[in-house]
Amino acid sequence: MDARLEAIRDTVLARNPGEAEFHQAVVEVFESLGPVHDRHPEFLEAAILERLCEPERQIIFRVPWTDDAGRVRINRGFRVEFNSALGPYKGGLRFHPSVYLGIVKFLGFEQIFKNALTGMPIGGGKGGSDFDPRGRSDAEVMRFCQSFMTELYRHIGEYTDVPAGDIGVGGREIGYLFGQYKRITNRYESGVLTGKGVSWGGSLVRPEATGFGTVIFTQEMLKTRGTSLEGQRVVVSGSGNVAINAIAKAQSLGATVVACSDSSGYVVDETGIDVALLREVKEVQRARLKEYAERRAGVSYVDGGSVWDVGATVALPCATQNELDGGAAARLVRGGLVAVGEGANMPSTRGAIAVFQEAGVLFGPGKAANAGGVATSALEMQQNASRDSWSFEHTEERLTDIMVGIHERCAATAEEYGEPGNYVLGANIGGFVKVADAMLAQGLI
Ligand code: NDP
Ligand code: 2IT
Repeated sequence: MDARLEAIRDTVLARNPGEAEFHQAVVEVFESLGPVHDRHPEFLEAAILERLCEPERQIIFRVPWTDDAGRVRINRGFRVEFNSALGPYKGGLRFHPSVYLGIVKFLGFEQIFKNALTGMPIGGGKGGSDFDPRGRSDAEVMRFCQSFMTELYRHIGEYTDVPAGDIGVGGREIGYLFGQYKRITNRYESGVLTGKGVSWGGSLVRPEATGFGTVIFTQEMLKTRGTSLEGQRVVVSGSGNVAINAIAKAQSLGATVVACSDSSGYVVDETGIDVALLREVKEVQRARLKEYAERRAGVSYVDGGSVWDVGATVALPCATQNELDGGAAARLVRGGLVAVGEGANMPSTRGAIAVFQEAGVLFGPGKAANAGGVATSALEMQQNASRDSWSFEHTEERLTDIMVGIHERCAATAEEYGEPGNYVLGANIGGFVKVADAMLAQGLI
């Protein structure tokens, strides 16, 4: 790493002790930014990096609620409003027991660059709670969401901060959150949240957008090598919103997705995952993935283990951070891997990324490859602002154009900085320069 950036990195790490995921995200970005600072000494003089690493605002709050037995429960809520140079803070809410400030900050930090890459007017933020929705009734989830919003409402707004979903937060939770926001404020402010139901201000394609976008980005990478998804053997991790829609899109483009997972294990379905059945098991019944194997002949279920042992030509990690390490990456490479598209945020460890890059595998980092979700959230905001709603076809076309544009921008930036094909460098520099220019223009903020 560039020596000038090393000193800034050390200060950032020391100022944010114990936040391993945030450190990892910062270091990965800093490793790309040396050449930009050679060309733009003004960014160093204006302390852009120091400012970027310090969130504009961090909110931590108590979330009290009662479970179905009438027992009082307490969780912790977070919203980190990281950077508003390009637009209102924008980013999802994650409900998962592993959530703490370091997770929210890593996600919010990544979101700044991702959102810049989309070309849409959105800043970066993220939030969530250590609430575990697993095994909770609808009524419990509703009471939790209502309590969470009872605090959060005062910090968000169409022009301020616009949350959406992430792990553990989907259409059901956004509905409860929106209902409570509306009740407290007496405002039908559609643009305050995205990922809403289509009949009450949501956008078609938003549920599919992250998974679809990841596959579109992956297809664009493959095209640079004169190939495509047609005939590829694909492994997807996770079986949530991003994974299911990545599977659907990959198979519609002629790939066979032979495996997917949840945090308990994985299924191997050599004839290709049955997306309708997977949706039924995961989205309708909210059951475990094991059920999928029980309901379909010829499918094996592996308890525990690593889905990356299955072997593939294309890997789409769509579950969570650091789910694919250097060892798994090396096994995938030995098995003939040609491309990785990250649907999740930071799913590959730094060791895994090094293995992929060393082996010449096409590697699309999350902040570029999974930007279709937030980009379509921005399209939802556009529809809300104009009190309009667009067709599926039109919205999907916009999403495709945005993903192709992000791929082009990353590829062109990597080329400009002398590392053609390095999408990590392209995404980090491409996103950074846009935000840095805006911060410079707006004075010392
Ligand atoms: P969901 O809650 O819909 O699904 C998450 C999936 O990942 C589940 O299959 C879950 O399994 C698995 N998973 C979660 N945590 C772990 C863990 N610690 N270990 C192993 N598996 C785990 O979330 P999404 O699909 O929305 O999100 C998946 C990823 O995509 C996240 O990294 C998220 O940040 C990212 N992302 C999401 C976007 C969106 O629009 N939703 C946009 C861009 C990125 P289990 O049920 O067993 O927990
Ligand atoms: O990580 C992400 O980009 C998301 N969870 C989606 C954020 C959004 O505002 O749609």
